[in-house]
Amino acid sequence: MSKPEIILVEPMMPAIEARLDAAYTVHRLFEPGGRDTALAARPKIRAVVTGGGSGIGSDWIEAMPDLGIVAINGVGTDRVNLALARSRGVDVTTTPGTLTEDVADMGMALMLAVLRRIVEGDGFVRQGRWAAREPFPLGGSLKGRRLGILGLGQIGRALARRAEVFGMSVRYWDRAPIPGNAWAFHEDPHALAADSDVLAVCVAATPETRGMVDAGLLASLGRTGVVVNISRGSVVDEPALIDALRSGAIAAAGLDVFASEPEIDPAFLSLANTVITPHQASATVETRIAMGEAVLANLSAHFAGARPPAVVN
Ligand code: 8YV
Repeated sequence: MSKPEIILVEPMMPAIEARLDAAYTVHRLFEPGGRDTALAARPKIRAVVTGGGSGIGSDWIEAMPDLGIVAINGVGTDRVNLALARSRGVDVTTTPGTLTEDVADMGMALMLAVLRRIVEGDGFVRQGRWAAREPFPLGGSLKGRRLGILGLGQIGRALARRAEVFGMSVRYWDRAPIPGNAWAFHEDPHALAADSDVLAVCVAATPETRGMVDAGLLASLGRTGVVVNISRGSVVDEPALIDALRSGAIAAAGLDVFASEPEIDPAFLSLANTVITPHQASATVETRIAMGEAVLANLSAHFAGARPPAVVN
């Protein structure tokens, strides 16, 4: 029997891709000429494997009559039209629980990088400025700072637990109070920002949260405030954030995600008070193996005629 044909939107770990190749005929969208081959193969495609930040366009879903599953290598579903997929009988799956801790670690890493001036310090030594006895500016302690978490899901909670170990005091906003914790809840995101020194964006990207971190919220955070984003660029009004970082309306930012990544707004590149990273929060060997295993498990359940373990639509 011939192998099912699938589209792979972005690269995965070689060991995971080898297992995809063993079970399926894989059309790689990211290879030279791959888009044309995949376009031509659409009538036969039965699965799409994609990243959370990449997803798959609705026009593609509509042009694949035999599509049965979109397996996201990640937890974000904002780049896939879940309702459209459902209406066509297409399961959309994610990799829940695989990346929570690493993404929360990245939140801490960005907070430390910004407040303790890690990236700046690295440049300072390399440029010979330390040896030249130039003074290096003081950073800020995490201990005693107030961390406001926008969106207390799994990742938000993992970040809160870490922050407490560092001596930060945690408060949060979500659509409703999340039971099972003692952290202060704010019903209004502006009140959260006003009551925070660091605002960590952990909320899922949905139509409701789009542009939620806007000029007003940044003004509430204030001149000494720091924004950390480990969710999605679309949750932030980026022009407003750039303005706030330029004007000093907030102090600094640590950003792993951007609205139009990987081609980010060039204004970010020249902001000295901003640490920027290439959507790398889940990018560790261990987590990418776990994510890949979860994708393979979702696919094999689907092709065995069973319900995949992590259907989200
Ligand atoms: C990954 C993500 O970088 O889980 C998500 O939604 O955005 C990230 O973990 C991505 O899925 C891999 O492309």
